[in-house]
Amino acid sequence: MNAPSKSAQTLKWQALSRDHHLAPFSDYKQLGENGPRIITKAEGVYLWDSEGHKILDGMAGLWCVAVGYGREELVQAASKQMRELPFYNTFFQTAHPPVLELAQAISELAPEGMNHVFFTGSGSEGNDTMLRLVRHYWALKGKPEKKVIIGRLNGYHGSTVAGASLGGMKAMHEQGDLPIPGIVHIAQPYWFGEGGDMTPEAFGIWAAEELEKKILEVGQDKVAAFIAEPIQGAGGVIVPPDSYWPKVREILAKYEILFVADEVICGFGRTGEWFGSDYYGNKPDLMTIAKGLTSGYIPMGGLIVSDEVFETVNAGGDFNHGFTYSGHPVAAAVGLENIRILREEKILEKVREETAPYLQKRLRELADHPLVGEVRGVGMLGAIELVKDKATRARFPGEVSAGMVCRGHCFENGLIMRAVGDTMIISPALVISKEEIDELVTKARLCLDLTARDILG
Ligand code: PXG
Repeated sequence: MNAPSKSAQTLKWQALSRDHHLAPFSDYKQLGENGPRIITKAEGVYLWDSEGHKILDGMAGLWCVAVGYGREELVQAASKQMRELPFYNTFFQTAHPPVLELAQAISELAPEGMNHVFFTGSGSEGNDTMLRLVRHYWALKGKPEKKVIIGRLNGYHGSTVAGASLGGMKAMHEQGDLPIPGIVHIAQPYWFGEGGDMTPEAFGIWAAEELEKKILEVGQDKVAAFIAEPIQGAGGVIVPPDSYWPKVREILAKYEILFVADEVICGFGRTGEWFGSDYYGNKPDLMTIAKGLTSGYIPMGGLIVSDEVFETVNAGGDFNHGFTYSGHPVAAAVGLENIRILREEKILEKVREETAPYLQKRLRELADHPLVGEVRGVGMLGAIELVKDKATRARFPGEVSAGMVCRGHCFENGLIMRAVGDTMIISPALVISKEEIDELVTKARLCLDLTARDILG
């Protein structure tokens, strides 16, 4: 099929991309040859590109546009704040109303005993802050040798040096000598990909016990913290077996180690609860946040810390850390308004009781497709595993990228679904309606059919 010709304007923008723009996680040569799709506007759960195509955004931007596109209240909150006080810092004994009110609002939503927030510009910066704060905390406790942080292979915690090191993405570690010292990784609880002959339950216990093994190997006196996403997002929407978190909690209770929940994706309603930790009944000491905090309308991240961590740090003089945009007033005003919308429109209740169960039910109908080995998900997160053999969970050989073929068809058919290897993932806006879910699933099935036609013949 010949690609339809592109408008002169699209070609102009694509030339700018090729000549000047270094896009994140991109192969520049390939991007230069094909040109990026240029997204020009959005409303609700839909995007439009510069060629006028309407696209159902199954990824809420990049896991972040919780309340959907086009919310005028967020625009108003930003413009009002920009007029009043577009910027002031929160260093040197100063603050401003939006940052204080947002810190309070987040404390109200966070699990009990987590009442203090450090703001950053992104999730990555939140995790960098975590690493520095956790080591500072242990030093203040008289245990400066407790420095090592345990993360998980295929976890994602951002792209800064600390974020990429805490994460367990092989391709990221391969560039630039990562991880930095003092960060180690254990296996992920990815039963479908790595569970072999074990039952999901047995595999969940095995994966949790890897944490205990690592603590003992490194030495309890050297381990500062364990960091994990409640549900891995970028790794492929990996929902751990039911046995995993209870066993991890049991292990953490035995050792003197801080528990960090990276809530950048799960936070602010994606599971139907305010935080993924609430969904699983986990009790973290620190939680990284970003994305859904402002629905992505403006960058903002942060780190929520427990009262105990706060009190220790509080007794320790200056915490020598901060960003120009820590608690940026415009971002804070948008965050506050976003939380107001989530609360007043009872969006989490609707997700929990109505739309997420519907999405999960409809998605699971795809499990009968010849290419599909598993459909899983929680709340507004879903994954579809593409396999060569449903019974053995065998993948297609290396030269066939079923995920990329499927993603290409989604692209052509007005649906954004991400491919992580051969795992297709979705994370739509929390406000997606049942009708829009129907459209998403219908398009996903069509794209699976087209993918099967291409690779099965
Ligand atoms: N933690 C988690 C769990 C994330 O998902 C970050 C930290 C870093 O946040 P910032 O704001 O610094 O990007 C993230 C970000 C993908 C993808 O391909 C996922 C993220 C970012 C970019 C791409 O799924 N998540």
